[in-house]
Amino acid sequence: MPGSPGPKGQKGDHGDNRAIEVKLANMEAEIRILKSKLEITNKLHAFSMGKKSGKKLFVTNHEKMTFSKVKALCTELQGTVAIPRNAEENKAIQEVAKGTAFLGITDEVTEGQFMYVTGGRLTYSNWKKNEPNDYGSGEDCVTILDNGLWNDGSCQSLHVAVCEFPA
Ligand code: MAN
Ligand code: CA
Ligand code: CA
Repeated sequence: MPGSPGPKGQKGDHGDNRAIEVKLANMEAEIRILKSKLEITNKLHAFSMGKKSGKKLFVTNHEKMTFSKVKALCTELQGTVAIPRNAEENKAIQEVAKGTAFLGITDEVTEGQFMYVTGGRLTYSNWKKNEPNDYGSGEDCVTILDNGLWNDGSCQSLHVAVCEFPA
């Protein structure tokens, strides 16, 4: 049988800790450099995307897809489906899309009650004459046409994906 454990040894010197502290200081310096480089890279990216100070950024890859695919894509990019809150934003989306695009607005919860995908009732709209009409078997998604006017259409139709990113 082994005997009882011996007494606790003396406290070790600080050699190992010092080596770790030097490594930590070097890593912190490297992180500071990387952060400042990332800041410059992010500014260049925003500039190249046409980002204006205080304005939302609307971005498309010009791909046409169903509404649920647009939502998934924009979410993956940490954005949301484009929503025009005023005439200026409506024009910006119209110009980015260059074709019929889905907006982040549906009446899929309650027919006739259009809501933002981010929550809340509509506060701005730009419906084409006689729209929304919930045509045929039902139209619960909202599209912006190439002339900037809105139509309710099928969520299963393929339209340009436009995402928005905060101002
Ligand atoms: C026409 C109109 C619209 C409708 C589409 C469906 O353009 O009736 O309201 O959404 O057809 O294709
Ligand atoms: Ca509808
Ligand atoms: Ca319609």
